[in-house]
Amino acid sequence: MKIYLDGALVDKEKAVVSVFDHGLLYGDGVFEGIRAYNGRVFQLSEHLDRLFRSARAILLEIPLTKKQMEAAVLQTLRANALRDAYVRLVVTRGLGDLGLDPRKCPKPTVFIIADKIKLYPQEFYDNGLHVITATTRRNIPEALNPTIKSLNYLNNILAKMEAVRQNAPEAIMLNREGFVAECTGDNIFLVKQKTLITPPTWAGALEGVTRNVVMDIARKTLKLTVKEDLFTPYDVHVADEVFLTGTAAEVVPVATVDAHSIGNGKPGPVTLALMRKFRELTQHSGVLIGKK
Ligand code: PXG
Repeated sequence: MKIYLDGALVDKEKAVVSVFDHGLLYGDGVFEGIRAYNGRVFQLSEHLDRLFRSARAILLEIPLTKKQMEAAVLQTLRANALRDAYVRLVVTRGLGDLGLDPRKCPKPTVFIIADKIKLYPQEFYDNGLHVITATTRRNIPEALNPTIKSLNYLNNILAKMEAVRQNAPEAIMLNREGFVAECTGDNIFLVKQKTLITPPTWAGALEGVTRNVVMDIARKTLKLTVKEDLFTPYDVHVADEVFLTGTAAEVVPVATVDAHSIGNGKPGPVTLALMRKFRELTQHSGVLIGKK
């Protein structure tokens, strides 16, 4: 396996980062999780836009242009002869000393891992997930804005551990005010009388690439009304349908939340239609990886 590290493709064993890297010491950095389907990188431009937005928010200057970053992603996929893959792109503050001061880090570290994708069990898509509501609240935007896809994932990991403890693959996270924000690595949608509702990003949600694609399909292809609005755990429990979106999960139905069955406890018609349309789009859109 070849890893892109600071401009070169190196063997997996040689792809190492210093213990003085502030990405490790302080979680000072940003990242993206991207997928390739059928020889094409899905929503590459949108992922890179979010990466550069996140970097700008933490005053991190990425040492590549968007075009160069796009080329690096494609080069890494070609070097590993992957057509269906998961791509992890990371930019850290780089090597510094033991102090917090980012000015001591002259050069950001950039690496790209392209690996085979581990798919969720088919059972999740056939029967829907069980999710729990975590007691851990989402970071408040005034402290660390959840729209920044930073290397600081402890908040999400704490909620994820609550899920694991209760045998659930995902946890719903509420914001400080008690409104639903998102899940630990996925966005959340409700279906209520043919209307899709998802929390606005300012309520504590990442602007998910999958979230945006699904909102687009719902409006343009399925002619549904889509709203960004606040809702509570009660609204989740009584929704007609609930589903999650994310690069790894795609569109995945939710069958039960805490003690409640959603609808009749089976994936609903709107969720199933969105799953189908989303899958179709992944197969024939995206940036061509090209031959080695
Ligand atoms: N919210 C959060 C907090 C995320 O980390 C999403 C929503 C969905 O966004 P996209 O752009 O993927 O539709 C994410 C991204 C994993 C894993 O291994 C998942 C994410 C990030 C890192 C790891 O499951 N999801």
